[in-house]
Order: sequence, then structure tokens, then C-alpha cells
Amino acid sequence: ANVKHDMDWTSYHTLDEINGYLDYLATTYPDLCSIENIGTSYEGRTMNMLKISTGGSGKPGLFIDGGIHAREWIAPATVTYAINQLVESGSYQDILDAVDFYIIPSINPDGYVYSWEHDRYWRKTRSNYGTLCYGCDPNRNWSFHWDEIGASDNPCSEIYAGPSPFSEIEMVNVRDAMSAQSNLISYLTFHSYSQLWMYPWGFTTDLPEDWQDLDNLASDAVDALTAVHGTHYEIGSSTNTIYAAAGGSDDWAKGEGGVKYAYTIELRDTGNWGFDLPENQIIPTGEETWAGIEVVARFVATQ
Ligand code: ING
Ligand code: ZN
Repeated sequence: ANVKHDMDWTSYHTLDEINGYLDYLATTYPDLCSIENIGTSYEGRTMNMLKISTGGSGKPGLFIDGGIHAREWIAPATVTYAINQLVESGSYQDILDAVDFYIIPSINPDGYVYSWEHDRYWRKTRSNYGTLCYGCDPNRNWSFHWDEIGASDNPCSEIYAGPSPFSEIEMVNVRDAMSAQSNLISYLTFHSYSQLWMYPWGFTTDLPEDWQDLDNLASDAVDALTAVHGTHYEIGSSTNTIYAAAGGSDDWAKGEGGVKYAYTIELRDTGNWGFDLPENQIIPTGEETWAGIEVVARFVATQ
């Protein structure tokens, strides 16, 4: 196993480097970090989930993922930054004592590798169902109100919902990993870009009946985020903040998965660099986003 790693937050990293960092953590901090193989991607890549837990049972859980869209490179970078803070800073023992973390930096590994090796702006998975076009939009593929709005039935579309709900094995793997945890209080899924902290629903303009609870926690998180570098974020339901889109992972987490505090976070920036966020913004993005995640984690600890 790795006793070294190639991770830093001054450059973007390949899938192998990200996985190497998780291996290093599990080897270096065996009482805190473990790796669970949650399944295999369409092209055969192993998907690893990092569990960060000080042990015991019945603790509240926080599930975090990134990289559902391949080209949104700041998302896996920010998720690994958060892992680094939690595990290697030595500053968050109180949170670690109270919360179990389940973290997958890149939940669309085939797409991520494709965005590194062939097409920087690839968004979707890399599955093929016998047409000329490849990939489904993994954030249109979840079963809750699947394909009702803001999705396409055209395999060549960037927002192709797929031939059926959960046609994409990577999303099945993440769903099952989420379902296997009994006490998840919050789910955070990281995208870019637009600087938005969003909650369900994406399939309707209606709000969840407990939307005020989600809005309050989002406000606290964004206050902490903004305090770090002054970065402005908007808060609201996805339909009312960005656009209506059914089949997203956060809608499933709340609507079917029973995770109350489900959020989609659109990281930096607001369009100047877009998906090509410069590498010198990885650390500032990591710092401010960690402040928001810390607020959520401390709230989860009280649940
Ligand atoms: N944006 C999200 C997308 O999947 C979104 C926005 C998320 C809409 C969740 C509705 C629900 O289109 C990006 N950048 O991918
Ligand atoms: Zn996205």
C-alpha cells in the first residue's frame, strides 16, 4: 500500500492520484480511515469510498461526493481538500468523535479520465447503448421523478437522462453506498460552477415542507464560507435558483433516500473561468468551502 502520495492543492490531479491519496490515508491512519470498494464503473474502474470514523455505532453520518460531472474539476479537488482538513490538520477531533463521514471524490470516474485524456469539457458518463453518442447525464439518471423535466431523451444531449432510471452503474453504486448507511443526516454533492448552495427540489418549483430548515443551515454554511474570502453565494431550491432538472442525486437523497439535509453546491466561479478554474484558486476554494462543510458537520454532530 502507499505510504506516500502525489496529492496537493496547487494543481488538479488525475483519478489515479486521487485514489492514491485515499490509499495513503487508509494506510497512514488505519484507526480513522478505511476504504470501501462500492463497485465498478462502466469501463471497469474500481470506485472507492473513504470512510472516516473514530468507531462506535449509531453516530450521525455525512455523505459527500464530487465529480458527478466530469469537467467540473474543482469538485474532486475541493472534496479532497476537505478530507485533508478533517484527517491531516489535527484540528477537528471534536467533529471526528461525533460524526461518521462517507466520501467519494469522483463518482463519475470514466468521465473524469475522459476529460483528462480526450475532451476537457466532457460532462457525462461513458456508457453506450448502441447509438452514435456516448454517455448519460448522471445527474439526470436518479429515479426520483426521473425524466420529468429539464432532461432529454436524446442520447446525444448533454442532459440525456439515460434509457431508464439508474441505467448508470456508477449512480447505482453511489445510491447503494448511501442506502447502506443507517443514520445519514446530510448529503453534499459538489459541482461547478455558479457559486450556489442549493437544496431540493429540482423537479418542481414547489419547496419541501421542511425547506426552512434546509435554508437556515445553508445560510449558516454560506455565512461561514463568505467570511473566508468574501465569495458571494446564492441560496435556494435548485429549480428556483438555477433551473428545473429532474433525476438529480440531491432530489433522490431527500425524496427517496430519506436524507433530510441534501444539498447541491455549485463551486467557483460565476463564469469568468467556468470549468477551467485556475489552479491558484484551488486552495482558496478549498478553504472557503471547508468552512461551509465544517458548519454542516458541526450541525450533523448535534443530530
Ligand atoms: N449544474 C446542475 C446540473 O445538474 C442542478 C444543476 C443540480 C440542477 C441539481 C438541478 C438539480 O445541471 C451543473 N453545473 O451541473
Ligand atoms: Zn455539474
